[in-house]
Amino acid sequence: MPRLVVVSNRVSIPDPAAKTAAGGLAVALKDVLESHRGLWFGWSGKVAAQPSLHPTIIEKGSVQYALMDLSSQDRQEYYSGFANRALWPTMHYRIGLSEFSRADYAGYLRVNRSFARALAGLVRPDDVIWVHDYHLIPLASELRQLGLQNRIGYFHHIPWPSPEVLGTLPGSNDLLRAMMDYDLVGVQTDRDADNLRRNLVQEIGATPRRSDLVELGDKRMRIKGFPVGIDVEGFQGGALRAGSHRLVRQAREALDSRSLIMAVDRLDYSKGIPERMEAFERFLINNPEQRGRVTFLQVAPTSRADVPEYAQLSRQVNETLGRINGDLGEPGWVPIHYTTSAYPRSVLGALFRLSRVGLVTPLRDGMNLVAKEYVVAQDPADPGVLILSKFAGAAQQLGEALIVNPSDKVEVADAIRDALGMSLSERIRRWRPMMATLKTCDVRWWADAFMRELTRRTPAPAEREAREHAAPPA
Ligand code: GDG
Repeated sequence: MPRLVVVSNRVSIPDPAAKTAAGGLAVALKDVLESHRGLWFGWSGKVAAQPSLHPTIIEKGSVQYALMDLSSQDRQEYYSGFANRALWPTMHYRIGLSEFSRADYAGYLRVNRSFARALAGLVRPDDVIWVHDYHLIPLASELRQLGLQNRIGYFHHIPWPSPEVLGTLPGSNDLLRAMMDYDLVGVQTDRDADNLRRNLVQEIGATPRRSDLVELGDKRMRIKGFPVGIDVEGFQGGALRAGSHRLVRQAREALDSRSLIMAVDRLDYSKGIPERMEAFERFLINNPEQRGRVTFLQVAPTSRADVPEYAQLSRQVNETLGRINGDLGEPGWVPIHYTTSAYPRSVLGALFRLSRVGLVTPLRDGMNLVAKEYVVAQDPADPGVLILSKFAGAAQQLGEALIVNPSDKVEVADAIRDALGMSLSERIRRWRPMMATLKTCDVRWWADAFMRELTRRTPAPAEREAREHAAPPA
């Protein structure tokens, strides 16, 4: 079995002393790295006076971790700048929020080049390399320029937009050309795969060969949807264990006999947090008999606080929340509870299990793992109802949720009313098939499927043409 090298912006080193359990993705990657005696390379998360030229190596069990420090200029231009102020909003269809600067773009390319140089010194000829996410799109191209011929795959965790949208970002055609140096590109959904293919064909003249293969010159790349899953047993176990946690007990007591509606997101404008609060307000206005009988809890840990658009979102959320609670609250009842602190994963699971409704309404999301975690945490005998945005990748797999347009406040308000009034038999009927899908397509299935496809041989053009023209078997 070839050794696996995982590359991602941040590296998650297992820490037995950590208070919060690692996320599902870290668990899956650790699993697949252990079974391939692998190496995980990326940014340490630290800013140093001088950026690293060589990584610091840490060994844990059969896995090696290789960590690079960034200078403060690198962090600003590569991470906060181009990745999070230009690529992130554009990929989420928010071109009005995208802030392109040539200095940031140069910093993004510089960090990718320096990562490639440091990584090249560690890679063996038969290693398989798996790169993650939009911070590192040009990495394969930089590695190829250093002469590496290894099998290299890339997984894109966020949406891939249409050519009309991505084409607004300066430099996007260079990024598309750089993508062609991957052997395999994985995206969350078929819609993302279709958009990426259209970008490559329309913008840089690639030739589609099959629905999952494009060519440009002598380069060939496969594109496929691999919907990322979650660690079903791990999340379920945590949700059950944390039922008696202090925070969960307090929440249960404070609720009294009220129904709980839960939402959990990083504080990010792609998640539709103010829009969701306004939809809840609309629900309370349209259904006055529900006032005092339902509580909405929004957990939204602060994220990317040094990016100005996130500070602006934080102000907008506080204003919306204050206005709604001021307008509709009553003595003894606050309609919306809001916290920007991160809770332990197991506590989130227990709160999901306690809640009657999971409100997952991003304006755009690659997958959205919270939707999956909500389903998995439910009591099979008395499950809550998931309300899910049609613009989350998860909606492609969780069609039994109440699917809504997150920008339509009346539609979301009506879905909240329907969810609260839904019969037990209907709730079970909707929950069972979603749970079955999540069990089958869990995070280990996802990692295995990607690795199987990456290590599969792609036929050379001549070989393929010969096969396509061969007589059908008798
Ligand atoms: C990107 C893509 C794609 C949230 N609050 C707390 C907490 N969380 C955890 C959730 C969930 C994770 O963070 C968030 O994952 P999402 O998928 O919802 O969103 P992104 O962070 O934007 O992730 C997304 C994902 O990559 C994977 O491919 O699905 O579309 O945008 O697991 O539970 N965890 C803890 N405390 C919190 O307060 N411990």
